[in-house]
Amino acid sequence: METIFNTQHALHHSPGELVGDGYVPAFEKPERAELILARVKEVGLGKVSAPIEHDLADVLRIHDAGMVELLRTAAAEWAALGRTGPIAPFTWATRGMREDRIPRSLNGRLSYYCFDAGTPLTATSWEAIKASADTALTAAGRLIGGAGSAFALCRPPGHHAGSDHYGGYCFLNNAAIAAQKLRDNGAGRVAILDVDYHHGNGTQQIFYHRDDVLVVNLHGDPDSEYPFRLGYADEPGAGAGEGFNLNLPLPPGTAWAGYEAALRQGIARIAAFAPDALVVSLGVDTYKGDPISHFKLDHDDYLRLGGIVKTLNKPTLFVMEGGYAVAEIGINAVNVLSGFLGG
Ligand code: Q9C
Ligand code: ZN
Repeated sequence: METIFNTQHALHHSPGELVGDGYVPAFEKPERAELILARVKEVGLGKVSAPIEHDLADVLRIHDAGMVELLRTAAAEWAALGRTGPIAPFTWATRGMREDRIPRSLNGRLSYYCFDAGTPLTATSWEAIKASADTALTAAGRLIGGAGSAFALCRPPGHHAGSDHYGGYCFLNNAAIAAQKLRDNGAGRVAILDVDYHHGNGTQQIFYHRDDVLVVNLHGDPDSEYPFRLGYADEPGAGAGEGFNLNLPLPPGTAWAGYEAALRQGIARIAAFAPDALVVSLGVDTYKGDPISHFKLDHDDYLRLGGIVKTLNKPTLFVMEGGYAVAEIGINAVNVLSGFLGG
């Protein structure tokens, strides 16, 4: 399986985030991608290639132009104001506020588009963000060219980014951008299977009203887990998209037995949909040792997970999302790919 890897990912290095212990070093850090790449090489997964730069039009198929412009230019505007710290909003969108008015100021636009305190931009983040989307697009291009599978080693991740909002360490929704690219190049139906520990709220929102992209999500119950406000079982899709979103929230402590049952349910739904291609939002923060998550998957479970995905027998694009047990992230992520290839 070919891996697409963007060396520019390191240009995004979040200075930290607010958790229960105060402002702590960011969990989503550059070593994550480097260690996955090292494991890809160690097991001889296949060729590693750089992404091809794509036109911003591919991003704008999914994302609001105002948000993309903010991500692209916020650093320059922040610097022009004489500020040197992380670029983050002061308020967030919530009930009781106006939704119809986009403020013109930088602070105002950050508050309009960003939805949490854990996703600051820095001076060089945009280059990494764009390269991450290009990584997914380049890997999608391999499937379009006839490859049976490809691995987009994206960083920063993407599944929390919606059409016009970003957060959860995510800025652009790499998996959604890739899925749309596949749709625009011959795939009539695309399924997205999101196995990251956190609900892929952005991916759900983007495709919620569509019946050409099925979204299946397995994740920690949002009643107690980030992102809290989406990802419940009673979100089936709407309008033309009704029946084309499936959420499978699972309780804290879920280990392989409970996980496998839900995974097989999701796989059955995807098989019934009969997609022309599959995109897997691959998060390995379901690992038992993950510092911010509460599932109990172990190394070998990821081999099993990959093998079960393979039973669908579809052209499959793996897009890297979360996973914060950094020392084990390479083994866990690449085990999914090895399990797929061996399954
Ligand atoms: N104490 C992804 O896995 N913060 N995003 C959680 C930690 C946000 C996760 C709080 C988690 C976002 C791509
Ligand atoms: Zn996650």
